Amino acid sequence: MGYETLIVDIDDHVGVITLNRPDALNALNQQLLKELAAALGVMQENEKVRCIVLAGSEKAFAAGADITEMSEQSFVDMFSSDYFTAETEAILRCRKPIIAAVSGYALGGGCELAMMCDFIICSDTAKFGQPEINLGVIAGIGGSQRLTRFVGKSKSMEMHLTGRFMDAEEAERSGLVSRIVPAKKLMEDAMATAAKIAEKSTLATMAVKEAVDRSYETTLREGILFERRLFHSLFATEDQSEGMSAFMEKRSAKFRGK
Ligand code: CO8
Repeated sequence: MGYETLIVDIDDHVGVITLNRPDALNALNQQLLKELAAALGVMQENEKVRCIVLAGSEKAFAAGADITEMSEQSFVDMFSSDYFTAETEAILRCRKPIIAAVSGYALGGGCELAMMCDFIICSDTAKFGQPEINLGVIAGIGGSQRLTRFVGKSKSMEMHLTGRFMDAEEAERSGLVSRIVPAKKLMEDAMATAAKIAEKSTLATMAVKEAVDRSYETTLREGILFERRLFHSLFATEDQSEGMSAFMEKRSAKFRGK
């Protein structure tokens, strides 16, 4: 499939999707989100791909939903099309790990998109924010919920109410990102991290994703039970047998996703 708003590539076992609307700082419009959902669907089906990196440009991961496109919408348009819903749900359906590599602005829908990924590695130039308040609206694809879970109520509330940006240091300190790397090394680092994940059992990486995500959806007791059942079920896989044998034989495991 040809993409107009993305650059899509596969490097060994890592799928790389780069948002590519440079004239609008990668603002998310319907076309981009549809293409992103489609690209992730293709990567989900491609057995070669074991981990995915989602990136923007050096200046902007994404500066929000496309204000020009949204400015023409009425309530009826938004409500009847259920604007962005099918696309964001398709993004969340991807079972392979997705790393957001964030450089520059990740604002509004851009911050929300980064938070939909499984974790965020950012450059020292990254700036996160939910500035929708300045447009007379609020976050609409999960920001008020996810940012609050990641950084806590006080900081999330302040960011949504004032629209201020958070720099990379603050984002790391408050748990929004896993790591900060120098801007020039961002892609190299994200790719190396993805390659490391791609060496693991895909069955185990999918199970990790399900288990950690479940911690946001349920009680501690139910989440621990869910984790235990997933743990037990991995003993039905060849990868478990290979992983443990390789440890005892002092060699590297060769996982086959079986
Ligand atoms: N939408 C459309 N175009 C944009 C956007 C955007 N979000 N952000 C930047 N652009 C465009 C600018 O209009 C400009 O275009 P042009 O050159 O044609 O004038 C180009 O990108 C470059 O931008 P700037 O000249 O403004 O660049 P600066 O370096 O001066 O400033 C900023 C960078 C600070 C990032 C600035 O562009 C900015 O404030 N952008 C808007 C940020 C924002 O408000 N984001 C939130 C948008 S609302 C949202 O995301 C809602 C999400 C929920 C959707 C839910 C649907 C159900």
